[in-house]
Amino acid sequence: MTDSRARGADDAIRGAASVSRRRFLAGAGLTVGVAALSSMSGAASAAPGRVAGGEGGRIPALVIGSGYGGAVAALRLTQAGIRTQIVEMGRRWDTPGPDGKIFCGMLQPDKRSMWLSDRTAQPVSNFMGFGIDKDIEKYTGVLDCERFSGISVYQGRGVGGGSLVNGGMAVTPKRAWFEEILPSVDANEMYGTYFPRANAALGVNTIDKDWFESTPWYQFTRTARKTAHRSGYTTEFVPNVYDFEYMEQEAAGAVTRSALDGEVIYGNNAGKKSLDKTYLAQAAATGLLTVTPLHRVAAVAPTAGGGYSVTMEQLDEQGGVVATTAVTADRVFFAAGSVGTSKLLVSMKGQGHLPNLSPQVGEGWGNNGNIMVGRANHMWDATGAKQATIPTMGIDNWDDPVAPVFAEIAPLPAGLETYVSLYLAITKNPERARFQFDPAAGKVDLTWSQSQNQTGIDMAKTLFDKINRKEGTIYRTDLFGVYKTWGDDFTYHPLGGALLDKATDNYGRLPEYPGLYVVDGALVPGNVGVNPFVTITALAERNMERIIATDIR
Ligand code: FAE
Repeated sequence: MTDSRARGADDAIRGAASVSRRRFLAGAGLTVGVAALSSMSGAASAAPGRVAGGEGGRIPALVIGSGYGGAVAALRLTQAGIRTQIVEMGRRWDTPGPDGKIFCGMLQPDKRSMWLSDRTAQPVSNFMGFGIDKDIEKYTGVLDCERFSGISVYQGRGVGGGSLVNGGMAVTPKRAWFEEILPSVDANEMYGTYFPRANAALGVNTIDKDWFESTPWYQFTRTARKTAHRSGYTTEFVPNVYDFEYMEQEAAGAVTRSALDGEVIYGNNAGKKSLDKTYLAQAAATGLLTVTPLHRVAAVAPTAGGGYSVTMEQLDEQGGVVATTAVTADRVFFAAGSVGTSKLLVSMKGQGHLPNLSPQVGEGWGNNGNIMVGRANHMWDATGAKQATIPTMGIDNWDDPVAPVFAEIAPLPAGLETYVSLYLAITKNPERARFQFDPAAGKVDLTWSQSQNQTGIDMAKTLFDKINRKEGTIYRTDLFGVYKTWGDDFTYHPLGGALLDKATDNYGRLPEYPGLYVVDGALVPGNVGVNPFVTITALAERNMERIIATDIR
């Protein structure tokens, strides 16, 4: 593509572009970049064995990771007329397996379930004295359970990141808590502009209350609500990105079942508005986005001629590295998630590739206070053999000084009556950890120890002890091991590691390296008090608007 044709295509998409942005694109070596990119799109999609981009390709904007932060960055960059490449270590989830389905269900996990593991690692790992994990074939599956010495961190792998595997709970945090954890951010702007923008773009919707009250699929939630209310706790409905109209159709037998067929943590084959259907689809529609799946970014370093060299490893479907290549990008957006971004930054600093990064890089990581627990209800308080996999309600006790907890009423879709009320409690646990590079091992570890969760357990225990006392019920001790009450050794909600206004400036820029940005959950101080993706999305919207206006246009 010639320079003028490239500019013409850009102009057609963005309308009246500003002169200063054209100068940026010219300075960014757009001519070379566009030529390299057009061949790259073909290479990435048509011949996955080929090296993405080819050696020496130069691109204006490269985004590492395709979760919430990455999807927002990609959409807003491409809408501003900037050619953007996403590099994602997971695969594209768009091809059905032999069973005709893209994802496998929770009760019949196969190789598609887990990232490079020969056994499933389910959060609820046991039942009635038996382990329920299963052997599987090692494959680039959709859910990773990444183990550090003191905690396992669940993350989504694939184009769409965590949106492929999560429960879709779309919760805007309480304003007072948001102001406390992110005092440098204008809350009026967030609650007036960016939270509404994020919710709209994510396709957030709410369950019809009449249907909720009558359907057998939410008996488990109504039972947990009843017991919470009897102990004086308040509950609230929680919005979601799962399409509740679709779910009603599922219940009516009119469409293929997904949430009503045990699908969630290994992906939903229908119903859920994951990022590949929202932000990423919109970004692709600009014609300016290239997605390079099954490529893991291994290094980022400044180049002598300006910009950054990004080294990536191409993976086969068993996780083997089949090629290593490098491209040069004028701007690099770290969107590999709290863990992925922090690990990359800490190891780049430790290995001397980005030596001037702030000492704050790697600090401030938290597990969002996650604690899981199950209660055994009486037989007259059944939870139902039919359970939707999508949560719709939380017990809100966040403002209580002794037991500050927001507890998601979680499904346990076992296909039979279990009488279990399961909760994912987000406790106000103030404990934090840091990512550290170990030069001898050449690896990054997280300093979190399991005992740091004791504060969270104490908070959750205060709340659920009260319910158990009132109901005359007990905890289930068979869900997270043998005689183990608390699911305290894993998290769904990793946050922090490159905190906003600490490791970065107030908009996610890494100031020591102009052109490097953090846009994901690594920015968020370790506990946001609710399920985090709406906050991550809204913050990315805020930061990208500023970055595009001031650094790029
Ligand atoms: P994330 O979505 O994790 O995206 C990062 C992407 O980067 C991933 O696709 C990675 O594969 C990729 N990546 C990592 N390292 C590299 C590398 N070196 N090179 C290339 N690519 C890389 O980050 N949150 C809610 O708000 N509501 C829920 O209901 C909810 N349920 C959850 C249930 C489960 C089972 C899990 C695991 C999480 C849940 N979450 C939920 C958390 C939510 O998904 C998570 O906070 C966001 O996905 C984090 O967004 P990020 O953009 O930070």
